[in-house]
Amino acid sequence: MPVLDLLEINTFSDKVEEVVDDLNDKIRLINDFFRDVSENEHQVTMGPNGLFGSAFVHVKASSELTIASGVVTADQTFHSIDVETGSTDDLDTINGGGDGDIIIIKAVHADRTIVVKDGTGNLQTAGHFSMDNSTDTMMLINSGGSTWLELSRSNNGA
Ligand SMILES: [Ca+2]
Ligand SMILES: [Ca+2]
Repeated sequence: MPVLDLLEINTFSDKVEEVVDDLNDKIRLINDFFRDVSENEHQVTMGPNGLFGSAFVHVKASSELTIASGVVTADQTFHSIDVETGSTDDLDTINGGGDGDIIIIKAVHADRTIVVKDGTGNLQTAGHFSMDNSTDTMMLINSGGSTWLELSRSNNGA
């Protein structure tokens, strides 16, 4: 019966340790992945055909924000905006969101005009924009966490 000498045992033991270390590294990578995707900022919504098999780029349905002293707070990409009082109101500032977030806003109602103000608060746009119809839209991107820059506007309805 062969007998392993001490050198062979040490070599075998080193090899086992190497394999276990390698395995632990892989487990750590898997754990990091699942930790990352469980955090809000990494979450994605999968369509019936999966993210990449989905037929459309899709954002959550719009939710309504009412202006208060020129300010609204966005908490998702797509929002409809309503006046505080009267038939027209200025939108000076959009709070919420962070660097790189994109929002699309529209007026709630065709009879109430939302005037997006350029440079009054934290909106930097290509001039003021009166969204006087619920079909008018504006898309902005957050730059640096506190400023929203216009990407595009569409005056779709009178
Ligand atoms: Ca401007
Ligand atoms: Ca319009």
